Amino acid sequence: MKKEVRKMTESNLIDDCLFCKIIRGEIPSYTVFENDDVKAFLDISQVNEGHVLMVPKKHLVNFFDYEKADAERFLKYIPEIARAIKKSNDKITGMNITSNNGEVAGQVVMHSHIHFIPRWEGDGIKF
Ligand code: IU
Repeated sequence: MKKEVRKMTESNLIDDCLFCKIIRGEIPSYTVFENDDVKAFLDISQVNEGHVLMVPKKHLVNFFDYEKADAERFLKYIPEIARAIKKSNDKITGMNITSNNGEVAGQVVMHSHIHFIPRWEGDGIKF
């Protein structure tokens, strides 16, 4: 990504946002994937082993906030991250990839994020 574009993206990050702080490295996280556009890290409260969150490096509240260009820029990494997580552990045979949009839908952190929840036979997870 060009320097000016990166600068623009970073200036969009806000002080009072947990995931902006994680993106800036002010709060530590266990990162599993990162590039100029997105960061993916282990969820602090794992629904299942290997539960990862992917966040755009731009403060977007949720999908209602996305322009088409945001979707094209950030969501294209979903398959790559899903495959990397799956590859990290032989027992993973499936994955729930979800996003809560709005408080009423269970969104707690108001910076857009996608949950990657690895699944395998007999994992006991019920949605
Ligand atoms: P939700 O879709 O907004 O409900 O998900 C927020 C997620 O952020 C949830 O799974 C939390 O466990 C996770 N999380 C985190 O990884 N680190 C934190 O410091 C906090 C929440 I607060």
